[in-house]
Amino acid sequence: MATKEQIFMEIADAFCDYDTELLEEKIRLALEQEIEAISILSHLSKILEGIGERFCKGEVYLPELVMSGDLMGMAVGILNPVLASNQEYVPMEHKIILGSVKGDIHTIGKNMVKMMWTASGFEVIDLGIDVSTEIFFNKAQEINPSIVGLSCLSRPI
Ligand code: B12
Repeated sequence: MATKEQIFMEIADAFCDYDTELLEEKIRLALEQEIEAISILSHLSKILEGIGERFCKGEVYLPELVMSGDLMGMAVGILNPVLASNQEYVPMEHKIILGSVKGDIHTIGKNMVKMMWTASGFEVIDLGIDVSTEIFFNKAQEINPSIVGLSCLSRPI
């Protein structure tokens, strides 16, 4: 049986080769070997962070960033149901408005937060990406949420 370190190394290799099928296979193998979904996710986030840093240094370009986003989206799709099923679902009265701020199209982190909050019993109203202050404000006035969550990864343009 492969160790967690070996599987994590294979996951990193598959990710860095942008090999979707192999990555999916290795993630499923990790789950089968009872490696916690949250630890797989945090490993993938670190890989993604590394790719972000390489992008900053000009060592990888936008197509690699796009492929990384797609790979992470696929991985999150596999891991989300596992994460959600590990939480105790207790429906709550609280509503949360969530969205990526104007000029920001990053969705992966926002969707993960949405999934965790939904699984924890909050009602999450997702306004999507590139959401203007006006839309956040109007929605907040309309439904009076307990929290307004702004996802912001890019600097304003
Ligand atoms: C994948 C990615 C993309 C993909 C996004 C695909 C998608 N569907 O989302 C694509 C290719 C589209 C993209 C595009 C761009 N990107 Co980009 N991208 C990334 C990358 C590599 C990973 C982001 C990610 O998904 N991380 C994984 C998730 C799980 O982590 P997360 O997003 O941080 O979310 C966690 C927390 O932040 C938090 N969180 C997130 N939202 C919220 C909201 C609330 C309410 C709460 C409580 C918590 C919370 O919880 C999440 C779970 O832990 C990062 C690098 C990095 N280091 O993050 C760059 C990065 C964010 N991108 C960057 C840039 C510059 C861009 C572009 C401008 C590039 C360009 N020249 O065109 C464009 C345009 C973006 C725009 N207009 O918004 C920069 C931003 C720098 C800055 N601060 O300005 C980064 C940091 C890369 C870098 N080092 O240069 N990107």
